[in-house]
Amino acid sequence: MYLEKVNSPADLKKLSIKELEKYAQEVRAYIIEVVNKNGGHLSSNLGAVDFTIALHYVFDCPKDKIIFDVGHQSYAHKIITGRRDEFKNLRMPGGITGFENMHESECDAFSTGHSSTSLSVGLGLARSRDLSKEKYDVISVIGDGALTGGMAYEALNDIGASQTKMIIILNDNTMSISKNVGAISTYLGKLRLSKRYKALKTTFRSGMDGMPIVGPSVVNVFERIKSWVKGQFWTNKMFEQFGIKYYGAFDGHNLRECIKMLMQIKKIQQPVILHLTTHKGNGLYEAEQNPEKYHGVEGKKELSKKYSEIVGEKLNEMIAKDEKVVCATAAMLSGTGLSVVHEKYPDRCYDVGIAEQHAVAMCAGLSAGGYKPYFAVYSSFLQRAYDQLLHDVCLNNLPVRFLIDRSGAIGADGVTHQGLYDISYLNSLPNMTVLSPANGEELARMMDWSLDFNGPLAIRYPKGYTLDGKEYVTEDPLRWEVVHNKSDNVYVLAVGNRMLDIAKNSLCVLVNARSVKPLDMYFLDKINKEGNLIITLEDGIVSGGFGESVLSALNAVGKVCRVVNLGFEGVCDDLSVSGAFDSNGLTAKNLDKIIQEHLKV
Ligand SMILES: Cc1ncc(C[n+]2csc(CCOP(=O)(O)OP(=O)(O)O)c2C)c(N)n1
Repeated sequence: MYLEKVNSPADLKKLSIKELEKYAQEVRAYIIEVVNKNGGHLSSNLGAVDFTIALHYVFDCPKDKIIFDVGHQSYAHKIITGRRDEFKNLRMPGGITGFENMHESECDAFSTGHSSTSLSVGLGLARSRDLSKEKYDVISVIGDGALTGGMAYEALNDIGASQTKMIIILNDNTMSISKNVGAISTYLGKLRLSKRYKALKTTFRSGMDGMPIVGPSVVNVFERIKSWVKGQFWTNKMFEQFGIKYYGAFDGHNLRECIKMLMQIKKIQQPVILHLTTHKGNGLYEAEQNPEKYHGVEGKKELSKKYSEIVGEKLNEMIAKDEKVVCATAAMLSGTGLSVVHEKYPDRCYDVGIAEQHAVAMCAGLSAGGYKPYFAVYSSFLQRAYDQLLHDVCLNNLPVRFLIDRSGAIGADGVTHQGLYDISYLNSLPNMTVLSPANGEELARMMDWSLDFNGPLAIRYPKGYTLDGKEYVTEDPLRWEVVHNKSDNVYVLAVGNRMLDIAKNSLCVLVNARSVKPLDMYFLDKINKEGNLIITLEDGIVSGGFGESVLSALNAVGKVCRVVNLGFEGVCDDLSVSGAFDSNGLTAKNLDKIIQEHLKV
């Protein structure tokens, strides 16, 4: 087994091409084995194994810096760079993370998780290298999906103008999570298929096949490629217009070809893009046939319904009923539950690419045009659209509805995907209303209610299953509701099903605080009495969160009760939801301790 022999990139460099090809197969098999057990990004990683091996064959980590965009395709990189054995604990508590992470290894040049950052970060690293007169290579690996994100073009604009030496690997598998969308995707398709280009590539291949990997003759290939590529004026237009040398498209699964190309472009003293075509799921039949299903694989399945399923069903129902309802996703059709809507109403459900900022402003436009837009988005990805939320939606008080999935602690996807900040950033937005349903039933009711709501509205719910089948009776989502009454003077205001679950057996008046903003002041006024303890529970950061707004609202009217805010502090890198709750005191045990202490006083 070569897998056991390679403990570092240096070991990899000792292998022949044939051996590297066998090693690639073993790495793929190992990834399949671990992801089947632990969950994770399967198809993206299977497609990235070959060129990742080529990268480590040609470059020297950690001296050279490789930034994997999103970082979800960096499993082979982790295995090659000394984390083979730890890889067994991928995404497990205490184990290694599912994305590139600079706190995990010196070979991870940067921490990633959100899309389309690698070109900007790469340029920053390359500029710092030049300023400090150091010598190393910077390689940004970006997918065709990530290339739909606007930030990538801001970076290309800067990279082209500055002519800073850096290498961009475009990993083009024609897929984002679902089929990639948009004009850029069509353009890449043309690059791949250009007849003129194909002819050139065949000539190039036949020239390359007989050559040794290293040796003086290879150096000349570079000049030959240059003149060939110069000849093909159409295919390289866009990137070359940015001032960036373009080479492609080459087969990202042909190790020999990848290695040779990388050796050549390494010598170029200006920014360069190497366009590689790959197959998502490469080497695993099921994943090749259905790359979307195998993009993210879940460890175990549960039985009850997911919040995202309710969103999809409800939107279909609402679109059928109301001709003004439309919805959008930023490349997350399946994750947000919108696949079923897109299938049924393709012209009322927009997949805009990995472009959350654009999605929010586009929805503001739809709203200004008299439509009722719903943007279904993950909590952590909406973060980057803060200005569009404020400038385009909230300052104009436009009724755009945000269906915010994956709010709260996220578990195995880790630190970059935590949905812990939404209450805090939404709280700061004028005119914004924020709701958090206690179960799927309540989410469906809130969606119905939202149809005629006349301002910006966010409904936030966690990843996964709706669990609690309890009927909550209050019809008005802006009012809180008592769930159980087991105390005279201790009130627990819980946001969302997971927080309600923590307090379900505690000796308190348990309140479903479904309206996070505005607060139910009628309810709060009633319980603001001397001797009362109010504990707020939220699946988010305390700073700027629900608890703090309860506290400041009570201060404003003359607070006489005691208030304790429970929630998250600082950075949360726990890879399990329960671990995250434990380390932040969000447990029944801690809650009961606080209640007991209060009762003793
Ligand atoms: C800002 C942001 N939005 C959404 C996502 C979710 N996401 C993770 S991977 C991915 C698709 C990336 O496609 P591509 O770059 O082509 O990589 P592939 O998986 O196809 O190799 C998406 C949308 C994200 N990570 N960041």
